[in-house]
Amino acid sequence: MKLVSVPSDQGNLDKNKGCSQAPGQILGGREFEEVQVVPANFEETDQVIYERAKEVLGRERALFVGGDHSISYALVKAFSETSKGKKALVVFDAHPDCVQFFKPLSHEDWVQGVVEEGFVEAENLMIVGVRKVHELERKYLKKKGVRVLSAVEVKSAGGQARDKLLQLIALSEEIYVSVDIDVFDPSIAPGTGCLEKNGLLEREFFGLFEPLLDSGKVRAIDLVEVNPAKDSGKTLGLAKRIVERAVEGMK
Ligand SMILES: [Mn+2]
Repeated sequence: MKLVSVPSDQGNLDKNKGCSQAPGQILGGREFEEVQVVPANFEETDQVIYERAKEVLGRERALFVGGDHSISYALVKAFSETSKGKKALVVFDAHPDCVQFFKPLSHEDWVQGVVEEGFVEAENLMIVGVRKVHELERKYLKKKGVRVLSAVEVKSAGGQARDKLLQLIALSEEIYVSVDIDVFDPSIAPGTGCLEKNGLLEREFFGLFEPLLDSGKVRAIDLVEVNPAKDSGKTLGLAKRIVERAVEGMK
């Protein structure tokens, strides 16, 4: 598997400037490739990310480290075009990121792009850890039939969240996993742009991330929105543990 740095914060709408500095710090000490972003040109940067991701995913599994969440649009497009089996997309995020469909797609809109362009069928898309939803997003998710697991559901006893995830894993052949660090509680991940209280704890996240990795079906992962400029060191440490487990699980 390949580790790829995607140091772009051009789709962040000024809410998380500086997250382009994260990949170098998260991946430091490991061997990785880097996508050469085009300064101050969001659309060309998007194209470069897509082309590079398509080349990498055409040969092997990969973990992409951003950067802001807009990079996932190009990455999921590349995943979709290099997939041969039934695809699923699992997004860990406090927000559903589907406010509108307006190009270029920002970090608040990329999910709507993925659905509207048909990169992944809406019913094979699951958003996990959600706790801040715009009214437009609520309507959109319902209309399209996107699977949503709220942070409250993940935290509730009984393992129903895990069962729902296992159902999606069972009916999929190739899975893309996108991890926005703001899915975590601000107490353990303060270094990001949009902090939302009552987020996932580390064991709650790994309780769902592990079965994904164990399925052997995960072909691509991204980790986004970590901002070293806003961090106390906790967020980078957590990001490194996610990368470590992902590398182990995608061998
Ligand atoms: Mn988010």
